[in-house]
Amino acid sequence: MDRADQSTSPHTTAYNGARRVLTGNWVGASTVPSRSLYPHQWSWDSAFIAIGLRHLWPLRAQRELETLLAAQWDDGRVPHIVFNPSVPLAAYFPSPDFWRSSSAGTACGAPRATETSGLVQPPVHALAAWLVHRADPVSSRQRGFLRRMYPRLVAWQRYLTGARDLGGHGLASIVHPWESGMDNSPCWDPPLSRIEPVGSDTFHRADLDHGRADDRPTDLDYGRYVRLAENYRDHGYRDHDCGHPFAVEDPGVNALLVLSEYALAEIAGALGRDPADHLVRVEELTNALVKRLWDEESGLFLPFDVIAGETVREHSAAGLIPLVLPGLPERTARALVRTARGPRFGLGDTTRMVPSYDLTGHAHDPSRYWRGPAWFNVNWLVERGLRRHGELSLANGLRAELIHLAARSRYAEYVDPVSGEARGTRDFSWTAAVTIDLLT
Ligand code: 9WN
Repeated sequence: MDRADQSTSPHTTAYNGARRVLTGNWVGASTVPSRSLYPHQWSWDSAFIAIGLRHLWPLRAQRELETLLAAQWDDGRVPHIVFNPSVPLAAYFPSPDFWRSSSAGTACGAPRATETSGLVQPPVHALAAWLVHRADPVSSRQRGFLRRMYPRLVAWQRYLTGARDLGGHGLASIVHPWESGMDNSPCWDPPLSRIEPVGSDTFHRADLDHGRADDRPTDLDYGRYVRLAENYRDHGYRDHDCGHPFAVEDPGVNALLVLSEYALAEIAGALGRDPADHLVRVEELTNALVKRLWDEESGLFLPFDVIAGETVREHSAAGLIPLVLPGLPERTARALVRTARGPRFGLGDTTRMVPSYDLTGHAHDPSRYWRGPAWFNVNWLVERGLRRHGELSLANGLRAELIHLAARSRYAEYVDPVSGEARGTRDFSWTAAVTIDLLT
């Protein structure tokens, strides 16, 4: 801490630090999650980043989302990575020459002039667009921000509820662990175990040039990630004839889909359109989520493996995310709060932040990525959910920890859920962004 910081409050220090991270990671038309580990634009990162940026520079927040959605494919998908052509190929794996979106994705309408991945990530974007608009409605209206974003956001949501309803029950499926945003969650171990990995000598993991191997997914995980992505690419990223070997209904992705559908209703209203269609979908999606993914026994939402036709009985923080939904049945919300406070997640008791995976689970590892560490974006969603359902004291406690640990960890990518010790990369954008949002 320098002299200037000593005379300021911890909140001012946290705010200034977060602002410094977001300033440093802005690359002209978007923000990189991390200058070293993730040097391109990532889809759900940009949504969280825009939610923070709106308090600092509303125009930059609008721009962040506009840049991402400019890379949308004609079939509606918003790619999980938009590549920066000035970054060397070796800086990140898999690089554009792996995905070959502009040639392999032709049938799905991938952009010609921008290279992207062919996968998607959780749909936080309509929520982000709505919050960004509300931060500065005057400039948003002048620039036609919502008017331009709305059709793109609708197409994105319809891609997920249409081509991605692989289970036929009104929920979206992910077709690759990267699509959950929670890459090596133990939830994906059973469906991934059926995938033949490619040899680890066939690719070079650029992530290990920047991150500790113990904090990252294993080579075996990567062998399977590569196999799945290659298969999708070699089928032209077409969902209907790809024979997806991995298809899972994830509660986190589907809860965010519903939350964004609420936001689309708000956006439609602000544009003078009828929001009824969005509200009908909100109800249908919420019902499908509860019917198909709620597990009474554990008091948590669990993923459903569409290929095996069975529930994945692993307990991850993704199953708590539906708490953000206003329309969740009250008894389900109450049960989720009990689970968050119970031995699996220890909120307000044994943990400082909600761990990404069950503390009592056989695969729990407090250091390894999505197998135990606590992540700031997920905890921001849980904090909103707690507040939404009237759990103010738990929400306030979590908010205080998030702000404190973000600053203390130098805006770490993730932290040990019990000690709060920093893990992963530092100066991570969404950690800074949610800190700004919680402080404003
Ligand atoms: C693969 C950028 C992304 C996040 C994900 C996180 C991690 C990428 C990786 O980084 O995934 O998409 O290379 O490990 O798991 O949630 O969006 O921050």
